[in-house]
Amino acid sequence: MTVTAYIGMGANLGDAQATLLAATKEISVLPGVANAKLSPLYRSAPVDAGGPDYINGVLQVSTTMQPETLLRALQAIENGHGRQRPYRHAPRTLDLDLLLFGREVRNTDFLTLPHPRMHERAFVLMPLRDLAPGMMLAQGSLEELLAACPDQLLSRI
Ligand code: PH2
Ligand code: MG
Ligand code: MG
Repeated sequence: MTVTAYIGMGANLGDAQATLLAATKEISVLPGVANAKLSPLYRSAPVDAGGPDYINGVLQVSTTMQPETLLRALQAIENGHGRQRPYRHAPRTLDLDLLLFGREVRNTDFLTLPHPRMHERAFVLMPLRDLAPGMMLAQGSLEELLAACPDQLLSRI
């Protein structure tokens, strides 16, 4: 069965824009992934974190993978771009978060679906709205959720 999944992409170390574009290409050629579509990219100050500004976007894909298999593949791509994890929310060369996987719900140590903080982050909701304007999350419409976000200061790049 084919499912539509959304992947949150972020980076704030190195050439962040180039890294997001390279990761997009790597994800789009994974076995079991098709129709990769990248949102516009945005620059924003780090939320609940320090370091340089982030570049963020969202990637939409169709996939026949299981969500855990896709997440493992995303982690391998993060590691391939030199991702280190010295502490929570540390600056990073590449962050790939599985936001939504069809209507799947997961609550395991490895994977939580939908992503538990996506509904309160403009740097996720704004590029997601570009790809799926009418989307509803459990907490409300993207419009309503965006209006309530504390991090409003994004610039499209
Ligand atoms: N990711 C975080 C923490 N804070 N801030 C912005 N602007 N963009 C991010 O991708 C981001 C963040 C942890 O994953
Ligand atoms: Mg992450
Ligand atoms: Mg993240």
